[in-house]
Amino acid sequence: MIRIGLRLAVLLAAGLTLATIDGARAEDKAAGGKVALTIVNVEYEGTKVWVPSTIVAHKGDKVALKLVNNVPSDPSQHGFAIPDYKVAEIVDRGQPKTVEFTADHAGVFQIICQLHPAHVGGQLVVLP
Ligand SMILES: [Cu+2]
Repeated sequence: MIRIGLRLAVLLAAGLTLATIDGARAEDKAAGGKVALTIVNVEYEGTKVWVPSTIVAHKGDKVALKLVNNVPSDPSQHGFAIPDYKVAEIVDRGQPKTVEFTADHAGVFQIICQLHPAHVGGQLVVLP
């Protein structure tokens, strides 16, 4: 009986998650070309990386990224830059920042920390 109850709870939770994802997708379509994401800078076994490290948009989308620096070790500042889009922000630990731009040219563009070249980078993928 307990097992059946647990399975039901898991199925319900999965259903709710799917409903939430579908809702988010529907909202995105209704908004017409908007990408809104939270990107978090974390430290994993000594390596600093912005997560998710790949951002996908369609050409013409308005992109809004909330940048959160959660790296516990010093230094307390990290950069988030997409040089091909002339985006370059410095984000302090504990002080999220939002960057907005229009994905007006298609391609794959490097994301870097402009302050620390050793920092693991990511990529912005803009589909045509
Ligand atoms: Cu950095």
